[in-house]
Parts: sequence; structure tokens; C-alpha cells
Amino acid sequence: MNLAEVFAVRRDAVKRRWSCLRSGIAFGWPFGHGGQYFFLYAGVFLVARAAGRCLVNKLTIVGAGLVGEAAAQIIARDELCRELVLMDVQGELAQGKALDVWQAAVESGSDTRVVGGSMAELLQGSELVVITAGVPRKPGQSRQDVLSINLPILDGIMQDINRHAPAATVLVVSNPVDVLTYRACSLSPLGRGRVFGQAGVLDTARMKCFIAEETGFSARDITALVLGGHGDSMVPLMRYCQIGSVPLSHFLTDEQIERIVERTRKGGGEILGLKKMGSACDAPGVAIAQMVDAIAHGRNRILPAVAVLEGEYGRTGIAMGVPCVLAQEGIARVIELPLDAQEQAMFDHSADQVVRDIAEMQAS
Ligand code: 2OP
Repeated sequence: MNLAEVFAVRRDAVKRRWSCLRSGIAFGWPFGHGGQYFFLYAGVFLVARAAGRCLVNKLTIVGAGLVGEAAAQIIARDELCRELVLMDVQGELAQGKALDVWQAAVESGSDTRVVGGSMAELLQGSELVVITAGVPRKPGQSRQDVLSINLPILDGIMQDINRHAPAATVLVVSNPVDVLTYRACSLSPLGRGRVFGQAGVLDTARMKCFIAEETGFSARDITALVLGGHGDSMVPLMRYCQIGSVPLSHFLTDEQIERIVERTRKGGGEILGLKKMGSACDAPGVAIAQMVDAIAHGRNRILPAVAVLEGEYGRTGIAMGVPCVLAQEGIARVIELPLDAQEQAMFDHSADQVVRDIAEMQAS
């Protein structure tokens, strides 16, 4: 759906509510001013709601595993789309989870409808598709170790998207996310602004968590930024971290900061090692929902996203985490931050790893 169509949908919703408002006032007439005011206030509320509501009509999550389900819960609860589809090769599992998510959303006062199934036709009309399908890594494995299983799965999904929802914006979450985002973008005609991945929002949340723990300050006041590949060589940019606008170095020693950096880099592995049976799902679900929210509301948020680079940071032919402006149309802009020599060296180290991973994918 292009911008004009999105506005047309919203305009129609406002028109419908406005016409209800006029009928309401007319209906309230015999009840005197009280009746009229009641319908007037109710109508104004509904018109305002229609004007400010979600912009995404249909969103599909491909992969009804734990991450897909966690994201679906928040997306449905927060009414980030009107219709949410949970798609999975295990159709009945997806149907069951969809019913569960829908019923939970209804309890939260949401009108988002949720359906599930396995048929690719369910993608039809989706404006946004989130890909969480594939196997998670096991303890001791790297994200790249699941490439041979997840690559053909992603290829099949991209084929289905190109066939049934060719205009859909695509958010890749499955691992190895940098490599699979690069692949998805190369299989789509839409370009890097419409096909990108989630990793940095999650990594940044992890780092904020560790900073809050180390300092005892509210996580609300912490701003942080993680760039690079979604692996152990990711680049937490401590110079860009602040607590209540005060640089992090004011509160923490170099050793403390180094500990946070290391823990952030291995944050996914730490959870995997403890859970053993599966990797993180709740925080990735929230990270997906944050990106969906930014798109659904056209917020122009500056968030890290896995984006195909076109010369930024001195790189092409690669997808990795960089700060982006996330708007209604997807990535509106990649932000190129000035890096000092040490940060650039860490970025290059991480990028070189992703280049090797992409080369492995291309050779397979
Ligand atoms: C993580 O870092 C699964 O890659 C995901 O937890």
C-alpha cells in the first residue's frame, strides 16, 4: 500500500466516524443538550481515534515460534495493525497460537483480528511481513551455524512474498540476521529501504539493561547504541551512551564499561546457555514490535536496523546494524556517524566477519 492509499484508508475511517457523529447528534436531539453533548463527545473521541490509529492494515509474521508469538502478542495488544496473520509450516500450531493471541488482545481492549495458518495465500494483501521462521541456534553454536537450515527457508518465504505480497515491506529477524537480510534484499525488487532486519534494537536493550544494573540508575534515562553485525563482534558504541544526558564515562570505570561491552556482545548466548532448550524470545519480540510501531505510526524514529550498506561506513555489498531513520515507508535514511579510529577498527572487524559470512552463503 503506498502513502496515498494509506491516507485514503484513514480518510475513509474518519469519514465513516464523522457520519456516525452527525447521526448521533441528530439522534440525541430529542434528549436535549445532555443527549447531544453525549453523542458529540463520543463522536469526537471516535473520529480522533480513527485519525490516530494504526496505518498498517495487514501484517504477517512468518514463523509462529516463540519469537513470532512474542511479537504477535504485543502487535495485537497495541493494535499496530488491523489484521495480523501468524503463518507457519505447522498450520494448526499457527492457528492455535493465533486464537490464543487474539483472545489475549481482546482482553486488552484491542480490535486487531488475528488468524493463523500455513498457506502462502495468507500473505495476500500484507503491507508488512516479519520473518522469524527457521531454527534457533543451540548452545555452543554461532548464529552462522544455522545458515544451512535457515537459508532455504528464507528463500522460500521471499518467493512467496514476491508472489502474494510483492509490495510488502519486509523485516527479517531469523538468524544469521545480517546474512539473511542481505539475501532477502537481493531477492526483492523493493530495495534496502523496504527490506531490512532487526538486531540492534535488541542488542541496545541488552546493553541498557546491563548499564542499569551496573549503575543502579533507571533504564528510562539510559540511551545506548550498538552497531555492526549481530554476533560476538558487534560494536557497542560507548561514546554514544548517556545516562540522563551525562556521558557514561562519568559514572563507570573503563573496566566496568568493558564488562558491559563483553556481556552485550554475548547477551544472546548467555540466555541460550541458561535456557538450553531455546534462545531469547521475549526481548526479541518487543524489539520487533518497536520497529513495527515506528513503521505503523510513521514516527521517523532513529533506531538501529540491519541495512544493506551503499557506501556508508566505507562498505558496500553487506548488510549490518547501523542507525537508521525508520519511517512509514521503512528505512528513510541510513545515518553515518563519525567514528574515531578505535570505533572504526571495531566496525571494520565486525564488517569483515559479516563479509565472510555472506561469502559462505553465496558459496553454498
Ligand atoms: C538473540 O540474540 C536470537 O539472535 C537472537 O537472542
